[in-house]
Amino acid sequence: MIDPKVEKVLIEQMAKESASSALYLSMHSWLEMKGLEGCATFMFAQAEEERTHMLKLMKYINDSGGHAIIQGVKQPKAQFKNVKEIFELVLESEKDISRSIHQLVDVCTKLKDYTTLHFLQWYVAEQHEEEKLARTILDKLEIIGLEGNGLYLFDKEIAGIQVQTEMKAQDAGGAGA
Ligand code: OFO
Repeated sequence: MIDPKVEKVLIEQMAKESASSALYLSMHSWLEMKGLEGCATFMFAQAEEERTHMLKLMKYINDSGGHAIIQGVKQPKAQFKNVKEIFELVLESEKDISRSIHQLVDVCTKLKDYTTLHFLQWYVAEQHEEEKLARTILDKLEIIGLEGNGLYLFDKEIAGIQVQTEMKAQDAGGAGA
């Protein structure tokens, strides 16, 4: 039976994953409206991935004798200056989620909840990958720039990353769910 303190923090984490999914979907919508298909498709996949992270937590809580209460989500930011702002916000969001996961690990360590600690290892590794990906994208943006054909080339580049992400998901048997 899951400790109520662990249940509470895991439910809070579900809400953060849902908020992250909503923010990424909002970014997708803005990018699609601007005609940046590569970036828009990438952000749609990221939004879906965050939803699978929320669902994975929900299933774990319920399978552990708890009750995964679904929280409401605030309206996410809808307007962005440019793609640079979007990917800077993605990195900030991923860093926030990483901090949150690390706090969960601290709670479970103090309570000697080894089962949940084992479950959370997947999230620790996933966050490392997500932060790395966001940094790689910002590095590419720095190199390519937004001048002239830069934005067009950057969008194509992100479409390429998308294909690699899909291949990774297929290898893992589907987006980490
Ligand atoms: Fe689920 O927060 Fe990123 O990956």
